[in-house]
Amino acid sequence: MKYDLRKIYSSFLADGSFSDAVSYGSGHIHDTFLVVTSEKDKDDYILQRLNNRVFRNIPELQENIERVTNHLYRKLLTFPGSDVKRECLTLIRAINGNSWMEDEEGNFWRMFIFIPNHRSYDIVDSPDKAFEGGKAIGRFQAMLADLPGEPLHETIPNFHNIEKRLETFVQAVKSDKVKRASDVKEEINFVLKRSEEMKVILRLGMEGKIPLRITHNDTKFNNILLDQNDKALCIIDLDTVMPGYVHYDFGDAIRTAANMAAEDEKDLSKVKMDIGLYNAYSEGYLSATRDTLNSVEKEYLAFAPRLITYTMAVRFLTDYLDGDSYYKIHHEHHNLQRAKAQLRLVESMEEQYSEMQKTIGKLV
Ligand code: ADP
Ligand code: GN1
Ligand code: MG
Repeated sequence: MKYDLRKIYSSFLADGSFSDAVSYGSGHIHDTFLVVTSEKDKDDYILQRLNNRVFRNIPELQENIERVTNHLYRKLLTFPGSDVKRECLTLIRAINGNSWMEDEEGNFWRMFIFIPNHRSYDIVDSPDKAFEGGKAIGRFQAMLADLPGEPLHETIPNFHNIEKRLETFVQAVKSDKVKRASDVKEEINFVLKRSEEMKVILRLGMEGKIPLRITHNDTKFNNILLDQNDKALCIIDLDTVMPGYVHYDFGDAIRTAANMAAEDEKDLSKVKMDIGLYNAYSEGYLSATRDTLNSVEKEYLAFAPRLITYTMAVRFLTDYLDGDSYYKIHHEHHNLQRAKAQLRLVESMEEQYSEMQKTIGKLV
């Protein structure tokens, strides 16, 4: 193991003796480890080496997460029957008093209580699970609507700003750092052909027709933990909770919950949006947000999955052209494979767009 995880663990005020640590999960950003403690009655922990190339300001990042988890914690306590320790992430303080520590090599670490007996899905196989996910994200947004104090820090500036993402993309094509642009002409053209229509959500925001709310901004389905009965349990990966449009959360959830194949599926004939899963997620989501969203927000929900799936394709392709510096990759052309699968998913959504709109129309 590259890191002395036992030593890092001992710089946190955790309860339980370190027994073992193993790599955990399939996130693309941080290095995540499960720390198992020796005592059966003590918690296990999630220990993360934070990616500070992606998150440039770790104190601000952690301040956001502290505020968000404290707020959720207090709220959940008032709900009868809630199991706060499983329904909300719990940060563990370091000995230095912060919710993170920096080791001698300049790595940043943080730790959460591990939520045991959860289920996490990269691919969703039933409408019931999709419904649960939708309800959970809707409730999450509702619970954070009255977060007191200053706006949360923008942990990654312009995270979902497609205009800025496209500028970066065009620059990457021009620079062509690792000489890959000529191999991906078809994908580049696909992106450029759709660039104008994708700016509609930004435009509605600028015109004041849709409000900025506190959103999660990374609602990939595996960031929604379900319990052993597949009921929504806890929303994790709170690094990008900050002001955003509800479309970003709705779109990213559908991108992952309603795709019949993996995010990086190689066989593009398998990539397809399942309308049944889309309908179920929408029903769950609107059951929790119907009364708060304004009519323009509702009207554009159906467009959101196209925007976010397209945005992810643009980001994967940009990283491919840049020489793979942002996302973790597992083989040489992984980012391209991801981008191709996401572009195919955009097409599938385009093919089913009128049905997607009809569903929302019925549900609202
Ligand atoms: P990344 O930003 O790299 O995706 P995450 O914070 O999502 O990192 O963590 C990676 C994975 O670790 C998650 O997908 C989930 O499987 C697992 N995980 C994270 N926090 C917890 C927790 N508190 N309890 C159980 N599993 C967790
Ligand atoms: C990253 O952290 P993770 O793996 O949940 C990325 C998301 C992308 C996602 C694509 C901070 O999410 O924006 O949607 O990969 N997170 C960040 O799978 O860039
Ligand atoms: Mg994650």
